[in-house]
Amino acid sequence: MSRTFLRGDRRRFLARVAGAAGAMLLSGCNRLSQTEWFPRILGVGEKASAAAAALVTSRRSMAQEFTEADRSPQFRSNGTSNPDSPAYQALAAQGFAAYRLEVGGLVAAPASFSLAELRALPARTQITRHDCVEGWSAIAKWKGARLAAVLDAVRPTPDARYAVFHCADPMEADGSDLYYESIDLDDARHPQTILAYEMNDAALPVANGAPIRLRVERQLGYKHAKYVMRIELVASFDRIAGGRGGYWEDQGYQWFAGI
Ligand SMILES: Nc1nc2c(c(=O)[nH]1)N[C@H]1C(S)=C(S)[C@@H](COP(=O)(O)O)O[C@H]1N2
Ligand SMILES: [Mo]
Repeated sequence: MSRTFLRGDRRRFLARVAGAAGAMLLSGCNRLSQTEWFPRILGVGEKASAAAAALVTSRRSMAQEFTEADRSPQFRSNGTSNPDSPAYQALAAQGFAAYRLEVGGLVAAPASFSLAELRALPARTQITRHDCVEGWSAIAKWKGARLAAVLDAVRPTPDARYAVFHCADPMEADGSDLYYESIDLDDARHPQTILAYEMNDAALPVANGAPIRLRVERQLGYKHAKYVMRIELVASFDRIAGGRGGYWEDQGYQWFAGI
């Protein structure tokens, strides 16, 4: 069995396990996230993942890449498809001309980047499979600035451990509770971790996260933050929303959702 096959298999398994739990959550069993077994069953996968990672792969390994012919005819929009926020709508109305990605927190040189500046950074193009815990996968081509290049520009301080992605979309009707996600600096510096501004050779559509969405290819769909407005380097999640490193993590999903 090839290493790639093992990795892909494991990820699909994790997606299925999480998918079953996720489907129940979405079908109204909201209590599930507070019961014991849901975090625990995912926890088993996470431990198996760490052991498997030590044996057959490493955090530096690459996610599988595909050919043009493998691309899915459709790539759906999931979760937010158009952020319900006046600030975002104003940006979108002008084709994101005024967009700036803010990068701060534990960095030596806080900075903000226009789309033109992000496009001028070292880029990567990759055709990868997106696996959502709700039980669907799709292959698309992504192009974006390497997150490593952004980090090189702002220079995280030695105590920085995670990059937190603050998004434009509120998860509550009153406009509060913005979607957010986080990854560690290993994943942030991985060659396939990009801030994507193109999908399938066109500007990233609003439905899929315009103007910028994270691609962190060895992890499940919910880690791939859309509508990224600000990146914050932190030492812990203590003072960020629910404290577990992501919107779905705060509802009980695993923070490390991959290999
Ligand atoms: N800001 C934001 N990012 C998000 C979401 C969201 O609702 N808001 N949904 C996540 C989930 S669960 C998935 S599967 C993917 C969906 O990406 P797509 O809309 O391009 O299919 O985005 C992820 N990133
Ligand atoms: Mo998802």
